[in-house]
Amino acid sequence: MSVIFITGATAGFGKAIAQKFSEAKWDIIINGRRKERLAQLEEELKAKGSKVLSLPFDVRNEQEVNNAIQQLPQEWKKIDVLINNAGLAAGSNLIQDGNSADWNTMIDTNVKGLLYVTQNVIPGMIAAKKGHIINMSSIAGKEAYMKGNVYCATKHAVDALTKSMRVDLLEHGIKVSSVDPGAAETEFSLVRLKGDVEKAKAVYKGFQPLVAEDIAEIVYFVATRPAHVCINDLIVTPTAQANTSHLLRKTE
Ligand code: NDP
Ligand code: 8X3
Repeated sequence: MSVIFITGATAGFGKAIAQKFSEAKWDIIINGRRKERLAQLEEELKAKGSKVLSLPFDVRNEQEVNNAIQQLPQEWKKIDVLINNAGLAAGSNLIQDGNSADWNTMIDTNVKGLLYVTQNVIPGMIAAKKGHIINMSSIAGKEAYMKGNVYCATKHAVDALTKSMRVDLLEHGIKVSSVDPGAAETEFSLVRLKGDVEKAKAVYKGFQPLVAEDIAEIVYFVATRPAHVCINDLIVTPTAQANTSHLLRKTE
């Protein structure tokens, strides 16, 4: 059976991706910092018949990442698909009003965390002469929008890393893909807006946003193409969203 490793599986896209692959009976490694949520998800997926391993760590902590992945039990060491999904936006400010703690959080999680995890997973894929790395980027990795500055920069970095990894790993038969969603209602805005429920709800007011299950379907499709097919990049928005700055909201 194939093994998928999903970072950031305690909520949103990562959780829905785990649920989707569980339906197809993949063996699943789930990561996130919130251990109780990982335990709940592990129980849910196991009840559906999947083999599941919870791997709680903070992707920003290089030592924790190294320890967790290098000490994987033998039967979990052969990872077929890595979903680099853990990520976040912190704050929504003009660049002149931004704060460096938020900048560090985003850069450390979205860019450095992705690198630490990937570096640990690549050797097994090289040995197996196959594998698939799917990076969760964003339309913020394709465009820049007002108050998006550092978040957009981190997702542009993910975009560049995806392209670069695909070149570096070409000779090893490893696929590298990027999925770039637009507005999706998960815990993303709640995290970005630091727990302000009303403001987070307002982000999705007046249009039908994507939901986590939409992204899980797409990731499943990307990961299950025949061996000779690699989807490089896939941009998906709600129908009401043309790009980061054109979103059609219905007013009541
Ligand atoms: P959620 O906030 O719902 O989920 C984020 C997940 O990332 C959680 O499981 C969280 O787990 C995990 N995570 C965050 N920081 C860390 C960390 N330091 N170490 C390990 N895990 C971490 O957001 P989404 O599901 O929406 O976001 C998932 C990805 O998709 C992100 O990379 C985001 O940038 C991207 N994205 C989101 C879009 C959206 O509109 N929702 C659109 C485009 C891209 P825990 O807190 O337990 O650690
Ligand atoms: C999240 C989508 O448009 O808020 O990556 O940047 S957006």
